[in-house]
Amino acid sequence: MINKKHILKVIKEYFNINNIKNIKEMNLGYINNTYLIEFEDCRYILQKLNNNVFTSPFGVMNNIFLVTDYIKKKCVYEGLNIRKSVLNFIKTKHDQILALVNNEYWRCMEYVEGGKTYTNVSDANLFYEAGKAVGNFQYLLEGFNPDLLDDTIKNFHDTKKRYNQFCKIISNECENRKKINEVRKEIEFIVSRKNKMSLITDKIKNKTLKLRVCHNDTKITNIMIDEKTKKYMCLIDLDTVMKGSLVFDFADALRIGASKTNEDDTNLDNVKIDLELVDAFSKGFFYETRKRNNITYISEKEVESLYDAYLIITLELAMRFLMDYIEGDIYFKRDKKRPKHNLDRARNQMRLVLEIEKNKEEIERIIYKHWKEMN
Ligand code: GN1
Ligand code: MG
Repeated sequence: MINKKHILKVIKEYFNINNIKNIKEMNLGYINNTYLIEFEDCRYILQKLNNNVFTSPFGVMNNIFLVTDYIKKKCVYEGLNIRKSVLNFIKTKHDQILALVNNEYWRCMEYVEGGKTYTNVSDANLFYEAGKAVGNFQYLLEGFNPDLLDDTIKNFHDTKKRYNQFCKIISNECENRKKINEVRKEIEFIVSRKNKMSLITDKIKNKTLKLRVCHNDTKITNIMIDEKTKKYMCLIDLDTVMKGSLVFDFADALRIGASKTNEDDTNLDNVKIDLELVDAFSKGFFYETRKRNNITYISEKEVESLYDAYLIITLELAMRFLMDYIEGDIYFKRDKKRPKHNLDRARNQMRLVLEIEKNKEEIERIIYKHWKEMN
């Protein structure tokens, strides 16, 4: 927890501290630090951007303001409640998109009242809504020129580049020898799938897959559901909104969302795919991306790559967690009591890769069934 004096200094950039009723630290995501600021009648989220991960915090916030303003316009036009269907960011008292305090970058947004996020779901109706949320994001951003956005994390889903980086780390025997010896089997697992790494990136490079405005981090915890109605509200955690491939937005949501357990469960026998959830998600996703007014929100080529994307995004995460473990947990936050937390996550995701491989035919059948139903 950041000390009280410091957090108050940050809060003063946004609010009159005399009116604050309560400040709570929230445990959200693996990257940023988040606080809930409570007033008599409303609540806000204050978040310290991790500038080790986001080297251009103003770029991140500029992207976010552009995208949320665009979504807001669309929602107002459609008569939707903008308190529910998009995140609302607040500028500082000096009208800046970020507060810079002691070389830290802080941003603020309204707390989405009545919204709930899940680390894991088993209810097919909820996951159907998650599929709709991810598909609807494309609908909301239709017409937005992706070139207007900063590439805030370069090559974020370039799995091939990440693999090259992985090879570099594992070849650095002198610095990382002890850890590398410990994870030989896991390294072998990744290396044996090296041919898969460029499947999607090659298709992006040769323009088989189009670059669109994407969320790029659609894991289930970033999908907000209305607690009362159980309908989707919006996607949250917009830090990685930039140009990308829609296939990863589809796939990353399935990754933990359709797994029967959490991303860091050490009992690997629990790591199974719930095909009913894959079915529900696909149904919702293709409903929202169906062709409307002559606009196609997903191409046949993209549909053809969805299964591969599911496999590759999971492999990518397995590799990222393993790299971070070897390098000493410099990227992902981990439980302080679990020194092998990132290794646990890596192993879990590797088992999930096996499950995705095992269920290939069925997953593809489900994807095509729902796509055809809608088109
Ligand atoms: C991070 O911020 P959070 O927890 O939503 C990561 C994602 C990973 C995810 C793994 C900017 O997401 O890429 O898929 O952890 N975000 C960034 O759970 O690296
Ligand atoms: Mg994030």
